[in-house]
Amino acid sequence: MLNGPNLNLLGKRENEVYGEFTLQDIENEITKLVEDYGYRLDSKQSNHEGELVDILQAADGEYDGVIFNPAAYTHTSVALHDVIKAISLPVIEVHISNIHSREEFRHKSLLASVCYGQIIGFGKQGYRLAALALLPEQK
Ligand code: CA2
Repeated sequence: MLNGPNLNLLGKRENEVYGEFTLQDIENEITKLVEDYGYRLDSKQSNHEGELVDILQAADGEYDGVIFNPAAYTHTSVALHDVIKAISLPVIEVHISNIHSREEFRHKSLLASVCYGQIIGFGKQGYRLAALALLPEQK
């Protein structure tokens, strides 16, 4: 699981937009979920675009899939578009909020077209839905 800029602030600020839960709460939930299916979760967060690119490059061949909330880089990053396209991992784009009901600049994702799928607007439940979509038993 990979989370982009400012998601380390979950549960600490802007609770009315993103909810009361912390990133650690999500990590704990998804770890438990995937472990029930015999998988392991690694979780990383970075505020830096290049570091997210490095993490995705290094993940290729090492993991079965990526649950990725690219946060604000969703709307701006050609570098993330290119790396998701270049690697063979299924990447699921997750957003806690419904980006289409927010400011216009959030309506466009530069990443959706190269992701395996996109789950938006279901709060932290979106991470769970993404994990289920990646687990082979669910297909
Ligand atoms: O809804 C989402 O998950 C977003 O990816 C969240 C991003 C935003 O830029 C995207 O448009 C939609 C922002 C993450 C910032 O998270 C914060 C959490 C608590 C306090 C402040 C920011």
